Amino acid sequence: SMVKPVVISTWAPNSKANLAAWKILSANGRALDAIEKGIHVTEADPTDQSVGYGGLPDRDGKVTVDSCVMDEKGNCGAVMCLEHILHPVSVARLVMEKTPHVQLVGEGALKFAVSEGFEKVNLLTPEAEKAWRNWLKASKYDPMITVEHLEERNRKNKVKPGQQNNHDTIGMLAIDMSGNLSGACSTSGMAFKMNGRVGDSPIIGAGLYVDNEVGAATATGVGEEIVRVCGSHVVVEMMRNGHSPEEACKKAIERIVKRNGIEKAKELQAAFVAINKQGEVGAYSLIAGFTYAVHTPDGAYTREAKHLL
Ligand code: SD4
Repeated sequence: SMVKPVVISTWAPNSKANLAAWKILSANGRALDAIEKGIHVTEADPTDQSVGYGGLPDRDGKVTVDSCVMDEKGNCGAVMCLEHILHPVSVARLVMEKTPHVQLVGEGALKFAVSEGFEKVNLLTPEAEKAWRNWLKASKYDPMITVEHLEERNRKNKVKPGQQNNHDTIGMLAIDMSGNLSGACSTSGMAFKMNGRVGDSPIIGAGLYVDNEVGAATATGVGEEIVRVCGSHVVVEMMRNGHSPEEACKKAIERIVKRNGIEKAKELQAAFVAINKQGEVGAYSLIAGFTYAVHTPDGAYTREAKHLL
């Protein structure tokens, strides 16, 4: 029997990525194919300063991208600290499908991509380069994405409310008409990170986890915090134990707060979205301002998640 397909992504502006995924899901396509095509939209979008082309570089001026995929059979693949490739999600998928490995990093990942026919491109836009040169003046790394920081950045960048940039990694989850779950995540990571830094987004269990018997989860926010609690895996295990997707996301956020204490946690952002085997979706964030996008047969919507602090 046919299942109602659903796709959910981190950050409201990714509704355009959901739409591309929806075209495939609504035509009885596979969740993994839908997600790959959906994420391509955001990777190619120069206005998203946290993903692919247009992403803000590391402190050496290099745009290095991280991505992973996981399918309904528990197969997974990832690329980390990859340069010059427009669609890292597709390289991650090929690591899964064509190599005996799960993760490829840096030069090796690039070599593999080129051998698979990917073109080498420049991911650094003039806007991102300008932001980096500006950052170099003070050279102060600031991973603390408080609401105030976001608002200030958005004012400076003339971003409309609900369209926050600089913090909009795409994590996408879907269930297809066969009832199969998959997920993927793609990011250029934290702006002005150290060269070689990898966050949660390409780490299976941290930035993404899929268990076709239970559900799937993906993350955005300060990657180090998400890695430390194995965030997306926690969310899936909480759903296994009977929690709704929203409750499960909240439980993972609570672990981050417990580790850091409330005062420090208030200076951080971390957020999860989740979907269960019934196609129910949910989300939760540490502080206010996290939005997500959903597309179902009954329509598409964006929403701000509930937050803990
Ligand atoms: C990272 N989680 O590299 C990513 C950052 C992010 O929107 O979510 N940006 O830590």
